[in-house]
Amino acid sequence: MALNRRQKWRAEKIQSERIARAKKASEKAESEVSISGEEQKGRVITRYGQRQLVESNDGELFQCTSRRNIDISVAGDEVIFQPTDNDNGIVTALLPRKNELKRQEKLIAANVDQLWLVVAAEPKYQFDLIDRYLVVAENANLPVSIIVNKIELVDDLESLYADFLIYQNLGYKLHFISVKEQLNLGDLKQQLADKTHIFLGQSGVGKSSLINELIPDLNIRVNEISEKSKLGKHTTTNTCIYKIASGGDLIDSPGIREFQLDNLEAKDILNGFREFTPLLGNCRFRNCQHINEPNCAIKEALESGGIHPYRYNSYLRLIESQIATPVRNCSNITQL
Ligand SMILES: Nc1nc2c(ncn2[C@@H]2O[C@H](COP(=O)(O)OP(=O)(O)O)[C@@H](O)[C@H]2O)c(=O)[nH]1
Ligand SMILES: [Mg+2]
Ligand SMILES: [Zn+2]
Repeated sequence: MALNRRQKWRAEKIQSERIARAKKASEKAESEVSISGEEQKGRVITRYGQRQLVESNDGELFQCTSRRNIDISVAGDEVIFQPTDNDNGIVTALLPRKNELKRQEKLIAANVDQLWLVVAAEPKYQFDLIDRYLVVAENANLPVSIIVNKIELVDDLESLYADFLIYQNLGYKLHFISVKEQLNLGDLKQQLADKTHIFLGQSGVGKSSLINELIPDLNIRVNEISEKSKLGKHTTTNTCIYKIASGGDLIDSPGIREFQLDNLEAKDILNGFREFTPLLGNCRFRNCQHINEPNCAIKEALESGGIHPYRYNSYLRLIESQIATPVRNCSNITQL
């Protein structure tokens, strides 16, 4: 239902009053146990149809509907809600988001702090695939770091590190780990604490193994969510937020993990190569595609060593696949 400006203004006003009221109430109740029935702050664990599962500050789960005029929430959203009985409640306000992760204009998660691209020694990392994921992350305007898993399979670690120097030199943080041999996991856990994360990466690199390592009671949690939401086995395909045992939160679903590049325009692709962006606008032609044009700032940087040939090749592949398929295949879009 589309709201006119005045209705929208009223809805926003009512929401901000509720936020203020709940803030007051939660300040008052800081050290007390929150009283059932009062408006309080919570976090959306997962959403399904018109319903959402909201976790209170005390860790209780409430199945909530939303009051009219409240925008649809997603996993990671902060809300004000009012418990109606033991297990149920009504969301009365959606708090402002720090950021939104979208795919195909569809909102997937909110308030994510950090993306992690997981790659592995086996199946061996491929630079063009890494770059595809980095383009997604850069376009989401979220910090992204790279985890290289299964390092115990590598004989020559120095050459592994050397391979990833390209990314280190671009300012991406790298974590070399082995879930199997428990190598360098402590440092990673520290980096995850107190923030909300998403893991991305192709299948087989060890994301599930890493998630099980970080969230040993994942199955219990999945069952709890499935019971409270009555979602049953669909819980495992829904985007949910989970607590990491050593601190921090993870927003996860099979769709999110294999979240790939689709439907990006040429400008999004360019925007995804962080070393290209300062050069854009320096080419002779304003509509330069940085392929064969004369006096191209990107190609000059490639020749002088400012841009790595692997990265330029990735760019070419991406841009050429966009040109080759101007009509997009939408059949695999609805999975998230
Ligand atoms: N050698 C080795 N194998 C691993 C490691 N981490 C995960 N694996 C294995 O890699 C395979 C794929 O792992 P999985 O977690 O399912 O990957 P996902 O598809 O990214 O979720 C499984 O057989 C895991 O046991 C590791 O650190 N070293
Ligand atoms: Mg998996
Ligand atoms: Zn150019």
